[in-house]
Amino acid sequence: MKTAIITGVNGQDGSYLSELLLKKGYRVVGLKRRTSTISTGRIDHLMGNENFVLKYHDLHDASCTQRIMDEFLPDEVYNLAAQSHVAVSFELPDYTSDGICRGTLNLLNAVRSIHGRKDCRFYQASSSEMFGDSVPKSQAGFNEDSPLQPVSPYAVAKVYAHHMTQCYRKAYGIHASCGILFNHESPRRGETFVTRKITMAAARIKHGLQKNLFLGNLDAKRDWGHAADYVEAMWRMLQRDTPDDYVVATGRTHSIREFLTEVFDYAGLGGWEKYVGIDSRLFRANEVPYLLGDSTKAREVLGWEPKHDMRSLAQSMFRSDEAMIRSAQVAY
Ligand code: NDP
Ligand code: GDR
Repeated sequence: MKTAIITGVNGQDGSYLSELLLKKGYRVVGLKRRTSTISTGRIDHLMGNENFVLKYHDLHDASCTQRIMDEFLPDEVYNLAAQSHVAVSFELPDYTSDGICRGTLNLLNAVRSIHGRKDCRFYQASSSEMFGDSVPKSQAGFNEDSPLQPVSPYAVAKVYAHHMTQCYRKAYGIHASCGILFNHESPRRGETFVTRKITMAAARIKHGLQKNLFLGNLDAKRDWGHAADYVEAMWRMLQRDTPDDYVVATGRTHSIREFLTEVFDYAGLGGWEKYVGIDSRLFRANEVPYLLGDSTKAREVLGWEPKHDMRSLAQSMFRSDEAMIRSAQVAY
């Protein structure tokens, strides 16, 4: 039985990846940080599985990282933990950078320390935010060779972790791969990211629980896929004989405005303009205006294909939020 360690296991991607690996027969050691309120909603359904082990860990705690690595001698490590909100990273630049940079380095050092004893493979959650405000040279979008031009503390930190992962791969022969994932969402997406904020608001407006929705920049464009599809690509990267970096994206881009239209029309609410206001406080100090990913390499080398597009994603997120409201109404 293979053992995989997943940092940030209770996040959106951690929960889908855990399900995938458990289905494949892995023992999953999920790492979560201590929080003052319970934060295991996305993984509660896995707690009864005897192959699922939950441990406390924090990106900022190197000794804990090393201890867990020595205790479990994993076959695979997926580094998904991060303060992952771009706008928040402008408010918490030190905290965001420390976690992503130092946390990734701690993990790489721990993997290196068991290198002779174990063929341990490492996945780094790199991000399309690293392309920042640059413009793709090809109409197909950004690929693995596109220049990185990060414009937020979050993205700058992700570039550091990306390069450090490549550095450890070259210097020490560690099987370390970076997935440059474009935005991926799901019904489990955090409630402050724009897609989920929109689907929750539409469901609440439809059921009379909310009147308005305030947003920032509606013109930014994102290449949105489904998280369940994207964790499959992470796993495939670590099954290759050779470590490498891969862009994972749908190859389609849409504005926030288009996402809004899709959700509000699907909800039967008609034009979103009746409900949505613009709040200048929700604009960012620097914006990433346009993201489109060219995942040709992942498709050709990993045999990976996304199953969802923006439309099916938006609709499934809305249906899930509406179902949650309906079940709450029945309960009360
Ligand atoms: P989430 O924000 O849903 O999950 C992040 C996880 O990291 C949570 O479990 C969170 O714990 C944990 N975490 C945060 N800070 C610390 C810390 N100091 N120590 C330990 N754990 C911590 O993100 P996603 O699941 O969406 O993303 C997974 C990874 O992929 C992240 O690194 C993200 O930056 C990256 N990424 C995401 C993309 C996306 O579109 N979703 C695209 C590209 C990259 P808690 O619940 O307690 O906050
Ligand atoms: P992003 O996702 O910054 O791309 O990072 P987010 O959903 O936060 O923003 C997408 C775009 O929507 C605009 N926007 C708003 N965003 C939020 N959160 N709230 C609003 O009210 C709002 N109004 C407009 C933003 O300005 C932006 O242009 C996500 C995260 O998952 C990162 O961790 C990951 O690395 C990248 O995707 C790829």
